[in-house]
Amino acid sequence: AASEGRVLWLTGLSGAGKSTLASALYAELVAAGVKTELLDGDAVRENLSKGLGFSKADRDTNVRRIAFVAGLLARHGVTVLVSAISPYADTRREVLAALPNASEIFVDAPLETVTERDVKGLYLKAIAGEIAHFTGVSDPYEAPTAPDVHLRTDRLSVDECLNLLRPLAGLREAV
Ligand code: GGZ
Ligand code: DAT
Repeated sequence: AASEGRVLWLTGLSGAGKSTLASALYAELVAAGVKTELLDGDAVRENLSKGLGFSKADRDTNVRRIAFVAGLLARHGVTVLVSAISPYADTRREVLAALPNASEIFVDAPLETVTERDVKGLYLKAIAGEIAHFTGVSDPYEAPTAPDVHLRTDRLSVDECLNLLRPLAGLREAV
């Protein structure tokens, strides 16, 4: 429906750039006076999904909870930005299909790039075997095959990515 808020679902490896892009877009939406909420993997796991781990079952539960809240917010006209690895294609497809105004955004950087960035030092630990089931290292990431937007964050700047995301968020391209 026209009054439904948009949902921008950012999926990709840890360190691909989901939080960076979602929080920048969030700030722009707030500045533009758009009702918006950010559901970020880390904050969700500290609250809504506290206690969940990284098995397929727990990741799917996490993703379904995020989608449930996103749906409630969107129903009230809020623009929702989701930032979560959401590694399983079947689960993403299921939850995105149930959200009336959702787009799938593939935040994509090769494993080599995210390992070099190693924003939180987790890849070093995962490669050393200190973190089990780490996405991209010892756990699967099923890349979207037909995302609404595919952002290669190893080739595009944050500004270039934001230019591609603004129209989906209902903002004009340049700010
Ligand atoms: C992947 C992990 C793991 C494992 C802890 N695998 O860079 P980050 O720190 O902030 O992003 C990762 C975050 C992933 O949580 P999500 O809720 O986005 O994942 S999912 O959608 O799959 O449910 C990372 C940290 O948690 N982290 N252990 N084993 N990421
Ligand atoms: P994620 O939320 O996917 O785990 P992040 O946003 O925390 O990732 O980290 C991404 C890092 O990559 C951050 O240090 C900024 C950098 N970066 C470089 N180019 C980027 C781009 N085009 N988009 C997003 N982040 C980019």
